[in-house]
Amino acid sequence: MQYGYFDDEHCEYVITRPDTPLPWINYLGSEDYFGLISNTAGGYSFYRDARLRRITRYRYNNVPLDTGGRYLYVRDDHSGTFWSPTWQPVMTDLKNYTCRHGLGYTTIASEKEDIQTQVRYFVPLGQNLEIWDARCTNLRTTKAELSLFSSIEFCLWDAQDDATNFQRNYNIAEVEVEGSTIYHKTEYRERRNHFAFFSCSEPLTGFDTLRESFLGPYRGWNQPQVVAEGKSRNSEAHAWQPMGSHHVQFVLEPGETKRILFILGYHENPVDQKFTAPGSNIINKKSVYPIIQTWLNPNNVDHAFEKLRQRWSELLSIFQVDTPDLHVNRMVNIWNAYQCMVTFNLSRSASYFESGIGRGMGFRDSNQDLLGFMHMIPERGRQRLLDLAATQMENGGAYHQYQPLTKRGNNDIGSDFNDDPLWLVLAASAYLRETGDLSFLEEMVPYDNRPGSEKPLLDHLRRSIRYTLDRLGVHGLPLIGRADWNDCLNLNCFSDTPGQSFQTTTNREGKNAESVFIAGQFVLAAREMADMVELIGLSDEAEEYRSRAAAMMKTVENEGWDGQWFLRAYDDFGKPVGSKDCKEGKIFLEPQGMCVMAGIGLENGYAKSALDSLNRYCAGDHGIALLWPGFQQYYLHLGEISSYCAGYKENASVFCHANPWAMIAETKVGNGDRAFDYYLRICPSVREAISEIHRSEPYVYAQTIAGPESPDSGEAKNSWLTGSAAWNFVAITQYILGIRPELNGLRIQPVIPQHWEGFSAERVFRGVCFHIDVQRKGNGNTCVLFVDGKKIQGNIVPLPEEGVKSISVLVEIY
Ligand code: BGC
Ligand code: IFM
Repeated sequence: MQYGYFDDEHCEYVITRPDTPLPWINYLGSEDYFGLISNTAGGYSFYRDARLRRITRYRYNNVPLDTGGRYLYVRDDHSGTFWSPTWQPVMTDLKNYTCRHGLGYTTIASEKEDIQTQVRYFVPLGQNLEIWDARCTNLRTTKAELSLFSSIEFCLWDAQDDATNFQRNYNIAEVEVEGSTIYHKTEYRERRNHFAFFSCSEPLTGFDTLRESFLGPYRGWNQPQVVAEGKSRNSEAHAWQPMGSHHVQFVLEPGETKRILFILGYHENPVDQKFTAPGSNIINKKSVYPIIQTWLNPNNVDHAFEKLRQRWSELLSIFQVDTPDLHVNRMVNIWNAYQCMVTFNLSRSASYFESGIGRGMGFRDSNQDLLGFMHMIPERGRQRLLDLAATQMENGGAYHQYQPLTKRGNNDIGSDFNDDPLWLVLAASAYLRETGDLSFLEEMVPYDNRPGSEKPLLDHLRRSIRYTLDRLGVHGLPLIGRADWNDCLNLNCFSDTPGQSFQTTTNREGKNAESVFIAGQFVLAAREMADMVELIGLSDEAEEYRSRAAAMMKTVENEGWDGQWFLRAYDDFGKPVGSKDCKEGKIFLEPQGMCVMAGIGLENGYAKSALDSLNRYCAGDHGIALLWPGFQQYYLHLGEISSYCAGYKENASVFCHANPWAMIAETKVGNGDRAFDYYLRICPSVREAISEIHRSEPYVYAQTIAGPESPDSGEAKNSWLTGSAAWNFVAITQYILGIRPELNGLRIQPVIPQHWEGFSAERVFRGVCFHIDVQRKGNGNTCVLFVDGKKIQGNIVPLPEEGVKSISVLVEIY
């Protein structure tokens, strides 16, 4: 069952009924100002940091689901009826409801009582504000007397404090109203230099800034007293809960349309030019007048919207494919790339499942997000890498997260996730492969942001590799630390006292557990490191990394093999985890994927055997479960993983982030059919047809899909901010379609399903457009490449000479 459809031509997903199983959201903004918006206009906005600069308030886990957003109320002033054109919060029946989620904008339209309303929300490029572009049309044969009310709740900036510290924050709110603009200036007097403004293109009949006045005591957003009565109170908030509402009245002749613009913005006065003396609450409104004037002009709004569309079409044109599969085309060309931008921007901070206060930018997460983003705006990728590297410690370890506003490592979460440093190597390698920019390795970057500690980026990468080598366990495998990629496999958290939580440390040392996953990741990273240093002439060093990789490979084959698959780990007592001898959790996906991806076991048959076992025990209709069988009880020596119900999250759900590793691994053993089959099983666009089961948005990946052991198997959870975006993009584009940037050119080595006769693609790589035409000639995976008609050796197309902007590559598969 579907709740809408893809409009690929316009790069939109069109939702045709408002009561989707879960709110289906989109993101506005992709630089500094961001908003989340659901298909019924729920959501909130923030500037850079969803915790510290929250502009509007949103209540998570609320009832009714998803109330709190960017709401408009239309009121027929003649009859007194009112409704929400975006359905929420009034929730009256609407005719012709549609929500078009596009790239960086959302348009919601509906009809009620022959009044048609459409509102488009977007953030113009380069601006710290959002626009609500509303139009009302009178479809009646008689004239209509209407009111339009806007409404938002201001958040008191620090979202954590806003949601908890009421004894304080009921006493701090300050607003100011001038003309059609409502200013939110809470905390300005503390010499913070920021404020928000909410303005409207029309003269106001009235306004409200105090929530209680607008709603009326004990009423909800579904029936605000002001809207019911058609009369604003012109309330001015002094403390309590500040909000913003404009009231505009107008008359529409039959067939007439009225366009009304609202803008909600964030403003900062440069610190050295503070308008007022410290302690004053007089904001520099003058500095925003020109901004308000510009964006309340419909021509500028139209132009900005066009520019946004254009920008996205440019970004997407860097990589376009035309394959026999509609879903691949749609995901690669539009939605998967778009999701990669969103995960790049926000890491795991703010979604409908990440509250924006719990987490900042993840070190491991952001590095992986870069893998799917790098081709779009490599300069931003470069800057992100430098920010990440600056949170690395001198011993090579890394803070697990940092706050985007301060870019400082977050002490609460600590630093001993032993996979973290290796992701930096893999992401840096992705940047170098995309750009060839060797100067990057010389860029001076501090450790832990400490002035004076700057060292070339290459030094950071070296320490990342060292970090693993300095931490090997009794089997010669890397120590896992607090956890590796699987945050919830906490093998060093043993407690002797039954009932103690996994966080409780122990009277054992709790540091012996080893990870086969990190071993595989090390092999991958060490090889990429070798290639990078080789390129700058450090052959001996390259040799050293290669031999370390080879040695680790041997260790995995000797110590990390369970007979039919790779072990997951050794626990703190030296007992295998993810082994046939375990009662539960006998086989895990991560080491099968990662080890084969790194090339381990390709020669001795282990790789194939591991992947066949994975297929046999973990692959189901809805994707590959992270492990099998799920843990039915809590195990102190395994930690958080067993705190989840079986079939959910790290305890045996289909973890969409890790599934692509199996896809890539299958391409390594030449099994294009299985790789592609795995791709389709979790592909959101494919799953659109079962939206009543999948329940999350059909245009983006979710972190997990409930696994076979869950009664709700097939239900997706935690959509949007997940490494699934980048890794699925990498799996399909770089391994199945096989178009992968290398340091010395563009590799084209597809491993496609048997039934495909070929495909074509356009890839802009280092300023050159590669027109790629792939044709299947036989049943294998051997590729013969012709560049501009001439046959070349191998699978890597070198860059053409300076000045050549476009080349054609024909690939024949035999
Ligand atoms: C979640 C993990 C997540 C971790 C972050 C856990 O509760 O299950 O998926 O990575 O929190 O700290
Ligand atoms: O690897 C982690 C990631 O950092 C956050 N989400 C869950 C993954 C698996 O635990």
